[in-house]
Amino acid sequence: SNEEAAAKAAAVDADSGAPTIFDKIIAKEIPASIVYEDEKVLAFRDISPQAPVHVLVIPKLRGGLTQLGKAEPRHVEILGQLLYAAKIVAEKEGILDGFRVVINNGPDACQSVYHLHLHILGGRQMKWPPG
Ligand code: IU
Repeated sequence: SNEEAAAKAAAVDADSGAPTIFDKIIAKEIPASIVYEDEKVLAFRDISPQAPVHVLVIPKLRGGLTQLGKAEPRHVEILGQLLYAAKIVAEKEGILDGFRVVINNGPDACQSVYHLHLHILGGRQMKWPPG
């Protein structure tokens, strides 16, 4: 039943590998503004942009990569593909002169969605140190 499903979902910790909203974006079940897509990777605009350009780059297959801290040797190829996709996005968005790539890992970094994602931020002067 729906109630049982909801109870089960609530019982699963946020970082346990449960489905996230990004699965629905990948499946095109909920709309997203897609910037780049290939076989392995999807890039779409963040719903709450923190800069004029704010794009998220995610693996289509999470494959255990809920967060960078769970990376294993089998993830090395997709990790490289994500970083290369970040460059493609920066190029497409015209921010190659200055952009930031961020991965928030875990509660202390305010990670809120447990499906690995790179934030690509640009289009304004970025400050250092970040908050
Ligand atoms: P975080 O690093 O896990 O905090 O990043 C999650 C991002 O996902 C955050 O910037 C949200 O604004 C963004 N996001 C989104 O773009 N679309 C959504 O439906 C949801 C979150 I939920």
